[in-house]
Amino acid sequence: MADKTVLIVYAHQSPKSFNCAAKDAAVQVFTDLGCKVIVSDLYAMKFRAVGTADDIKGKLKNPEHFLYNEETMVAWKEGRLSDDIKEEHRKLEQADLVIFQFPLYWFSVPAIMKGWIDRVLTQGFAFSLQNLYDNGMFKNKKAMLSFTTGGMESMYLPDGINGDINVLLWPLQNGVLRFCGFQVLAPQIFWSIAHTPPDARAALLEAWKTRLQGLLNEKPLSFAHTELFDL
Ligand code: FMN
Repeated sequence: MADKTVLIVYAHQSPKSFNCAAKDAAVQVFTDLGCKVIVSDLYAMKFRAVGTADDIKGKLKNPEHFLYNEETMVAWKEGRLSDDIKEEHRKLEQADLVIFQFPLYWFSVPAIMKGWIDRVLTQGFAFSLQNLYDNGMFKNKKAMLSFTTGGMESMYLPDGINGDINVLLWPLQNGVLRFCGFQVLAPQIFWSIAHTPPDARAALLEAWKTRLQGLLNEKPLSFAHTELFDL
């Protein structure tokens, strides 16, 4: 454990939030286990959420028709990405485990975290046409979603009013994490946290800490294998 590095990509505006407490619990547990812990506190960093030509230093390949993925791939190869993206790349390179800690916004991640996904998972660095899914760039790394919801668990059942939580999570867990090769650990979901009384919150944090102790030994979720498809 002591040689492992954990990156927590964290999106909440308030240090008083449950999300902050969940992030702090992870920092504490992994630090106590002797791991190196890195936190990307996106709001505190004022992380830019939109991918634009400002992410590239120097000349564009095709300024007439700007294509973000093509231009950033070339810029990545030539070391011409903006400093904030390069910094996140350095953190990701070191990480054995990445935890995304956030409140559910519109059935997804907050915009600032989507911006991290859009801007940091650069083509060439995070994936290529040859390196996807089982052959993904990050196949030796683990990742997971840890999030709070406003809605109750019963609303996110297959027959609940919001529909099956797994349907919501598919774009993130398969379309982002698994796509880049990550071994995806089961999500940690803190249901309806605003309506949870303080003692129950404390119990949830204790259970999270217990899970965190063994997280790196958990069996990842299972996804379809690349070899089943013609790529
Ligand atoms: N809660 C849901 O259950 N589903 C949603 O789709 C959802 N969308 C939200 C969108 C926005 C812009 C905001 C501000 C809140 C939304 N919520 C939604 C509620 C938050 O998930 C909830 O307030 C948060 O998880 C509470 O965590 P905290 O106490 O750490 O802030």
